[in-house]
Amino acid sequence: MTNTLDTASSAPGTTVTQERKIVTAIPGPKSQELHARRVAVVPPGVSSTLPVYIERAHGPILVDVDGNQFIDLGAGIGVTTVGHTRSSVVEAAAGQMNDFLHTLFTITPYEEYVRVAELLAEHTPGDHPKRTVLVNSGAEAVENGVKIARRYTGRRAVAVLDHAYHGRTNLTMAMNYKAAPYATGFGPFAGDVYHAPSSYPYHDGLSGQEAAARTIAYLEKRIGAVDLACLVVEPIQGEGGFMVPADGYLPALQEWCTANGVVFIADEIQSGMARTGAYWASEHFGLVPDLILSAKGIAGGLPLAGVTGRAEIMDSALPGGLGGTFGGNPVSAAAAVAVFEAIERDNLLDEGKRIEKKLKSRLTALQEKYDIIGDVRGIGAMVAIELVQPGTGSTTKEPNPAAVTALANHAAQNGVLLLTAGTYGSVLRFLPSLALSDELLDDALDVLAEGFASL
Ligand code: PLZ
Repeated sequence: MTNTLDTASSAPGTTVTQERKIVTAIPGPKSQELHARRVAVVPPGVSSTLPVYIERAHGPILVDVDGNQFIDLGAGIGVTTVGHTRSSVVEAAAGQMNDFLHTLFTITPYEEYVRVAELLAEHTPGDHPKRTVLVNSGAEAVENGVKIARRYTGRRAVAVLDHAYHGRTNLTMAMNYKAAPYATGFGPFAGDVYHAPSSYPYHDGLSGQEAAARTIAYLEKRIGAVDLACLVVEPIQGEGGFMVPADGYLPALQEWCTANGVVFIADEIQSGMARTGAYWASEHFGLVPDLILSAKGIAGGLPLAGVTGRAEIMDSALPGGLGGTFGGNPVSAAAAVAVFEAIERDNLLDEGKRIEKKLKSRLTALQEKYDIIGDVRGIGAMVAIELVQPGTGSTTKEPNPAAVTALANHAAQNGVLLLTAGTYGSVLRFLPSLALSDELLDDALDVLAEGFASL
């Protein structure tokens, strides 16, 4: 079976059959050989969820060096949203590779960068004039968002929310909630970063208004609006465990920011680029962020990230104040243009809605059967289950990371790559590519159901 959800004419990766297939122990002998070479030269600080070494991939299928095929429910943590090696994206990148690979946009510019900026202006919330700076990674987008907000406001402080994840650079390490493994031993950290309470409805039981009042009280008392440059929020938290904030929470925060001259920054690095059945999760909450951060899925698998925002804010940096050698690389930018085109041409926002429907219906059915599934949540192709200790689902909601690990292992052994998440390691997240058919998704969920049965 070929991948019918990749509708472009030619298909790189058509040699990848769209099926789950396990032909060796996991990891197989060739993967084990590669792993032995790897541990001799790569430090353990760079870990791997599942050490099967990948040879090819197409759509939602990963093929390892031993010939095992996995249904990929992680998409490289939300990067190959349009599917692995999507034909039109590969063609666009290959075409650009034949033209030129690099000039450095801040030396001699090129159209692809400008086109990505136009597309981001067109497809982000709000019809105000916008500008975009392109960089290499999500963390770099966060760094630049904060830089620009400080420059524009002339204020020092940065606020983030509990359970946030923003990256691995020095500033972003200070912005993450979890110390281990991201920050442990890596200090000293950037100052003037404040962690405000968030909205985590399953645990705090607060309404959006109540949670927002709590967050705002913290910002006012602990920092003071006059010193606050920006509030950085993930509209749906990624690494934290796909928490969908209570109704009204995010709009109340944005309103407070606007009233107090605080730049409202949406980190949509994981939740954006057609991930949730909309271009941006912000749209589900009626937000119009001052700055919106994109990365991961924007270039279909190539490194690219951006800060898109209100012209008057973005224009505050001095000429030469923004940039970087590889920022907006022409091959990545050409791929990003093809990603936007694929989203439009192949109606990929609808695929996100389709995947949500299937995931939610099957996961809530499992929840009725297994009381350790405390919560099923998320939007679009960004859905998670939070696992709790037996009998605590309606009381203390004790995290159950052991069950999460067991289920992820069971899935891997049976050809399904499933990612974990959550501050307490108690969340299984479903972050598949939009090229995942209902048939393959059902197959993957059958494997998960077997996993629950065998717990
Ligand atoms: N903001 C919301 O999800 C990256 C981390 C993978 P980079 N999340 C995946 C890992 O273990 O390093 C992320 C994110 C949000 C920022 C980032 C950072 O993006 O491209 O990894 O720098």
